[in-house]
Amino acid sequence: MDELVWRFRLAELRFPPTRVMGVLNVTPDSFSDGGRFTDPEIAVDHGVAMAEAGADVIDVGGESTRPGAEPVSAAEEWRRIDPVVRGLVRKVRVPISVDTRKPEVATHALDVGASIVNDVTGLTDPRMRSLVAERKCGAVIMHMKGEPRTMRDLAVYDDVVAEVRAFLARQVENAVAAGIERDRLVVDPGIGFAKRPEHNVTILRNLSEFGTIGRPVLVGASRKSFLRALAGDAVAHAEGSIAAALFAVLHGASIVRVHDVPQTVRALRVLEALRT
Ligand code: HH2
Repeated sequence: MDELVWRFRLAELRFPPTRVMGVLNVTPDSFSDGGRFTDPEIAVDHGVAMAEAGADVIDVGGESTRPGAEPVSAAEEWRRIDPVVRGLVRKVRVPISVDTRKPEVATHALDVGASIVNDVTGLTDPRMRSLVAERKCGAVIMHMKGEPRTMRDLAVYDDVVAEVRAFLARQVENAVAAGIERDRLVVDPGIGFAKRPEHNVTILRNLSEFGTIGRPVLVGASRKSFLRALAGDAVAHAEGSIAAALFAVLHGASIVRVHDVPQTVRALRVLEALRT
């Protein structure tokens, strides 16, 4: 437990083995909640509500990374999330993570009180590694290939589990070599990032392989389109996301990144009670 990067009090945890990361996309174009939280006041209120509902960390992002998304400048990304990170740091006691691949944006967010960098490019930018080393913050190393605009074409693997695992293990070592303490790192196979539906399913079924890297595994399957394909539905919904979160936890995820925090927290509470 004490090796985990999150600095929260054990007494406040609802179900110690699993952490819930609540998603707060402050973007006009995010996958499932684009445009809902572009007003900073509404965004902060939603972050507070997620913390009250049991989120252990709030993940604030200002750039959509859905397949085909257009990149935004660092200035625009920071303009979107600045009032939200500042507001949340004042109003919630759980840590704030910043979902960004830009060192400039991460720097600003850490300056105003965020304590975790959630980098969908897996700390491949040496400036991001230096920043995390210097600030002694937590970091999520996620697997992706290429960038959101082009990643669909790169969803080609001989052995998706082995290739993603090798990338994550390598990036953990690169991070440690850059001076980041190992116990500040979490790994994430990057569900939906340069992955076809069958790759996502294979990864989830073989999640325990990622645990052998020796770091907690984070899974973000919430509201992703492969769930629609599995359920035969036209829209992403909470039920499919909760099923995926529970499946991930049963297969070794320590942290789940979710949009539907109250529902997921309640479902996990029952799962944890059944497990113990
Ligand atoms: N998924 C998304 C964004 N950030 N970070 C981690 N560590 N893991 C993920 O799976 C992950 C992530 C994409 O999902 P979402 O935030 O719903 O959409 P968008 O990128 O369009 O804002």
